[in-house]
Amino acid sequence: MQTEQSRQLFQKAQTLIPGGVNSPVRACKSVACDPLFIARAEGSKIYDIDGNTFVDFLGSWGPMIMGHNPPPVVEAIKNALANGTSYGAPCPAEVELAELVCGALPSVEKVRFVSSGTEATMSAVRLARGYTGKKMIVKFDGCYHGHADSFLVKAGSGVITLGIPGSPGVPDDIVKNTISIPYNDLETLEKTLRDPKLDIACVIVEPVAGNMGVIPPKAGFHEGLRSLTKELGIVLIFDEVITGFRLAYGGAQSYYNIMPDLTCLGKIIGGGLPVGAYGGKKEIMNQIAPEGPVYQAGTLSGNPLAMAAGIATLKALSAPGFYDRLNEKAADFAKSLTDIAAKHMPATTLNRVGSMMTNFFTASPVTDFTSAMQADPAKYASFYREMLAQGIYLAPSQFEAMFISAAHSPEDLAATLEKTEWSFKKMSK
Ligand code: KE4
Repeated sequence: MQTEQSRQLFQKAQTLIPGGVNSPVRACKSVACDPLFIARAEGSKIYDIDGNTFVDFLGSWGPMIMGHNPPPVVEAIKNALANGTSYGAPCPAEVELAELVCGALPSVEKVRFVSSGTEATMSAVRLARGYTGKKMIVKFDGCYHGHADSFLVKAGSGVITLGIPGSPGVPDDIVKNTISIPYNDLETLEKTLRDPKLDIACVIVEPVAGNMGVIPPKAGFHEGLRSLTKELGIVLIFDEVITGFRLAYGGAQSYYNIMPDLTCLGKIIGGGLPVGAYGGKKEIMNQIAPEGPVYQAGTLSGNPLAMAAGIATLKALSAPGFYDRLNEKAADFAKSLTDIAAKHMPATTLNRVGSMMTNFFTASPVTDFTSAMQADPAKYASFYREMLAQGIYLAPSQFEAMFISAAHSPEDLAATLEKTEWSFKKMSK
């Protein structure tokens, strides 16, 4: 595979942009290869600037559940574009997307749009602190909620991938208000939440962890989270930036039938354009300015193009049977992948929920950050490179998710399984 154009552009990019990328995990450091520069994407495929074609399972880290450039979304953006790109004033599309989001998520009575998942989670935590008058937050080891200061404590995604212990630049007196405990560990959670010395405003959780690789909640974990936080007057925040409109039209909260107090969204709800959102009970959301005193703002919040893309996306996702078909396709793929691994790469563990999954290069079960760390990133890196060379584009990190989209054809998936088997055989020689 020839990648000379990407190589040259990456060299130039590194003289102008830190690491040559605008988000660290894209630098592909942990899989020991240079990033490819993408020229265009369509359906299940992406095409790099050297003319190579790939079946894409990264899906832009989650947004592309319908595949790239689905016609209804392209059409909606084109129509919106004819009316301008940004007004800095309310527009009908914001109300329409808000109605779709509130209609889809059982716990969301009011929603505020922002421009990224980080803005959504950062604002939700500020709101929880403002609403409760308390200052501490509880998160889970290996979960990633974006790059706001309070979250860069034992965080997942790029922080694990690059082995950054936390992040310089985050003052200790911020970090000391963030408590991070093991995912799926109800005993530690109860001990922490009941500690009278701790002044806890909220618990923020990925209802299915996606940033230390995919880790499902253990039976009872959500229920324990919900009953403890309800009893103790602690705000429960579901960070559904990945799971929102991924697992079901109503997100993880409808998939698992749990009602959080606040929900954070991103990725899919923008159809690939920059949209984040946070929402929940009116009683809490009405604390947000200008209705209430908790301040949050954004020049491009509710951007008309992004709203149009989100509306078209959610309307397509609401089609009857969309998630049944997608999740069934993903389940069949995962079953075949597990069968291949059993034969050729037995020291792997596949975790899957719906159409998001991770194949960990470890034989032991992966249920939290510690067990995820048993996986062999070097093995994953050589698998990544073998698959890339065969035209399969995976997440460039063992600690991320692989996404199946509606655009992945039976031929795409069969070819991917064949190439997986070939890679496993080659790696096992
Ligand atoms: P953004 O600010 O990147 O839009 O969203 C932050 C965020 C919040 N919550 C969850 C559960 C997330 O997964 C994310 C972002 N996800 C990572 C990859 N898993 C984004 C990729 C990147 O950082 O480039």
